[in-house]
Amino acid sequence: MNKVQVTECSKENFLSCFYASREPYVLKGLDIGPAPDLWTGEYLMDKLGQDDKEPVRVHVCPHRHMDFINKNFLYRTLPFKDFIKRAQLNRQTEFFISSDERYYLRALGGDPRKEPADFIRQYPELAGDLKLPMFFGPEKVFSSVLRISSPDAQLWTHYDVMDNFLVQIKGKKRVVLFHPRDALNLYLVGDKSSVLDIDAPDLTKYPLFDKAERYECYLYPGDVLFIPSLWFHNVLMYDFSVAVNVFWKHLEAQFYDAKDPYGNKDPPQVQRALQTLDRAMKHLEELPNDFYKDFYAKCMINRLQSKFILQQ
Ligand SMILES: O=C(O)CCC(=O)C(=O)O
Repeated sequence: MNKVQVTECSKENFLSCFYASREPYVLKGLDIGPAPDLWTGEYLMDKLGQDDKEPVRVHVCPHRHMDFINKNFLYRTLPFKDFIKRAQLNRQTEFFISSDERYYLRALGGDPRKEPADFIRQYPELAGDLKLPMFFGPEKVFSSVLRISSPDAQLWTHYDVMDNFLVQIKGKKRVVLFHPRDALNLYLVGDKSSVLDIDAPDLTKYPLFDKAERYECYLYPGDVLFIPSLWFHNVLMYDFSVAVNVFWKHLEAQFYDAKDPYGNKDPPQVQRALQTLDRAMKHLEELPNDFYKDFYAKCMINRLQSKFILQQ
């Protein structure tokens, strides 16, 4: 296991010394404003619990390990005040599924199908409390996302296509990261890993997972984690947790899907390549039996391997 490097550094220092390495870093000591002191549950309920505030759509999950692939959670809409009240508890008296259900909010844009989340515009009641680390010009910023969670909830391992600063404001959490070069060891379905329990994985089902090199860090209020694009991350909340993350575009515009409100759609070039691959697989399906399919699938892998030196 590798520890994610921790540093106390200025914006200039981060950009000149660390950013180019494309490795994750925990940045300590940045001035993020008074939010870590102010944002208690009571304060959030007071600021966002007004009757005219839009209710929030949240994940409700009766298990610690939230599973996006098999959807072991429901989406439910709650008034903000009720959501915050419930998210602070370990056991619920009012619930949708069971008394030990957990809640997770990933704020969406005003029009969730089209617009990325914008924390400052959508939560003006809180915006003045938080200085987001804007290390890049505003034209590069893609979204800023409020994330609030119950204790003992764990978010599935996934990657995002943008660079990311995850700003922890309330509660302690553990973030486990895996390098993009470990993609073949993570049993991916799209941008998510099928391995849910990363601490006690079923190695009979997922034997290669053991080879994936794990990077780990703990985040406390005021910490900022730099998650470079394509690095897989899995987040375990120990407490009632509040965070805001900022996604930004570090590549040229042509490498981002213009219709992506979440920041997790692969580059258009990759989407086209995957469509072609789907067609190629359909052709292999036409072969007379598994022996032929297996052999020609290996020939295709060989062509990929000889063209692109796959990092181990
Ligand atoms: O800390 C969290 O709630 C999840 C963070 C995350 O997945 C992200 O910033 O992409």
